[in-house]
Amino acid sequence: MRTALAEGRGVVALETTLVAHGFPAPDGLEVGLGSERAVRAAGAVPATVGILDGEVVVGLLEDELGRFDASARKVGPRDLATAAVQRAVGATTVGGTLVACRAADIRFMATGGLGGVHRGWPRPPDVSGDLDALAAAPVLVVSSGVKSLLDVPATAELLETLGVPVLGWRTDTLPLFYAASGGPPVSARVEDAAEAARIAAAHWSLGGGGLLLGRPPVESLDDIEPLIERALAKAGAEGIQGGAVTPFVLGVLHRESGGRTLRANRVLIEDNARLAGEIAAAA
Ligand code: PSU
Ligand code: MN
Repeated sequence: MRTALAEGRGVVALETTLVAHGFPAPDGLEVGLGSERAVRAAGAVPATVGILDGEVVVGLLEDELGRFDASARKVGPRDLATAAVQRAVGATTVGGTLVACRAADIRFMATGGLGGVHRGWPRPPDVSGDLDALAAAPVLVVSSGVKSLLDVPATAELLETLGVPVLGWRTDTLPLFYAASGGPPVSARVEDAAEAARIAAAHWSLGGGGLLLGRPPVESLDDIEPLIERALAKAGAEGIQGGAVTPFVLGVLHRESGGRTLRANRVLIEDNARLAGEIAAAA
């Protein structure tokens, strides 16, 4: 990975929160390894990020990645240093991974869905640290929009406030994670990987930070919203809060959709990794 950066080959960072907490074992590990394969197939070099044995590791090996299970600590931007000093196994969120990207000078990243403004804000007053980290890091993040359980229009507004370009991959609206359409407008539509790479480079040359590129899922699940609302109500009734909400809600969705959301989630993450690889290779 270090050689790749030095040689100017494109590197794509990948997070570990979705490996540890986004899927039941052993699916998380398979998704993580599948994402790495997708980046390589596109001609770029994957670097999966996590905290292990007292260090922020950029470019986890396969047996190291296997240690990121449900017992791992969820590590956002505020938590990296603490997790390293306390020698925790720390699964980095998008925001946590972006902090490592800044330190390692990595310019591209892929994930499933960015964090953002939770529904019902300001009760709870929950806005993901992903947004601030994205505004600060000169990294282009490919995702299928933001997490489906969030307030997507409010998140898009906040990204505008933070000066983060929200690009649409061959689409005019921000994808809704499982669903391809129905989201708020993007700030611009892009048609190919080279154009995305050129926009990112131009943004950085103007002193800009992160960019979000929303890629719609190829197979759109258009009937999931009522299930999301039921899962959120269940989380509320059981007093689930903060960082525990996403794993809980995803678990309910995966079970109650008969595995459809799990398959869709897996496919879209690997597709996003491939696209980020193509853009990194074109940069
Ligand atoms: N989207 C998913 N599954 C996930 C996440 C996003 O479909 O597990 C994770 C990502 O790691 C993201 C994090 O950075 O949730 C945001 O969590 P929070 O809202 O606690 O900041
Ligand atoms: Mn949150």
